[in-house]
Amino acid sequence: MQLIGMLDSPYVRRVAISLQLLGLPFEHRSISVFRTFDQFKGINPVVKAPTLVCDDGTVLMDSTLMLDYAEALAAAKGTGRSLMPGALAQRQQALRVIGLALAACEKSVQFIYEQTLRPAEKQHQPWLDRVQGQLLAACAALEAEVKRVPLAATSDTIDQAGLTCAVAWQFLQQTRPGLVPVADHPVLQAYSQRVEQLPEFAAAPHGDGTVAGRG
Ligand SMILES: N[C@@H](CCC(=O)N[C@@H](CS)C(=O)NCC(=O)O)C(=O)O
Repeated sequence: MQLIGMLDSPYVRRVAISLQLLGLPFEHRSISVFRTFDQFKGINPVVKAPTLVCDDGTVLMDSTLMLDYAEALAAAKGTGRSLMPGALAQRQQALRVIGLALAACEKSVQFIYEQTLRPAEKQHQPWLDRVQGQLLAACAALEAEVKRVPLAATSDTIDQAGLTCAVAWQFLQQTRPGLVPVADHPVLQAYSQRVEQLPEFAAAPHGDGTVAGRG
């Protein structure tokens, strides 16, 4: 199985960390959708990161869909690990947190693309303001949820909610420090600092590197 895309994408990073935690072997290829567009296009003509090339050659897109496949693969292989709670109430809470974290990722990426891909004179400030407002709302709700229901923080217990929440926060702070103030989100900040120490996170740091020992 090959995971294609760079770890400066929160979507690539959540898959890279999840595959490790699920005990699924993979090769990581740190290829950019921007700097190496043609090389990426040769693997996936849609040029979306992450891309997962399964062992039978099937190409999957969208991190949530590839994590659905990875969960099923781990179950079929009997790795004994799932990142999604089975009980209904815990599953509902995990989906609530994942939804907020993914909204934070999406709004961060929209903000960055608007600032970096458009010429300065074509940037539309009302759109940036709207996106920043949505991003702040997602982070405020995330902070409240994580304060109300603390997230697991060890390699054996962390779930997809904790993982995606931490990846979203790290991405935001690495790419746009100050856009969402750390001081207003102490629970998210403390949780992020703690889980970034876990081996599966440390092996896949935000940036242009390759997952340690893979690829
Ligand atoms: N919902 C998707 C979002 C993926 C996404 O937006 N990836 C960005 C990189 S962070 C990308 O592929 N950008 C290039 C493009 O959309 O053309 C997921 O969960 O995988």
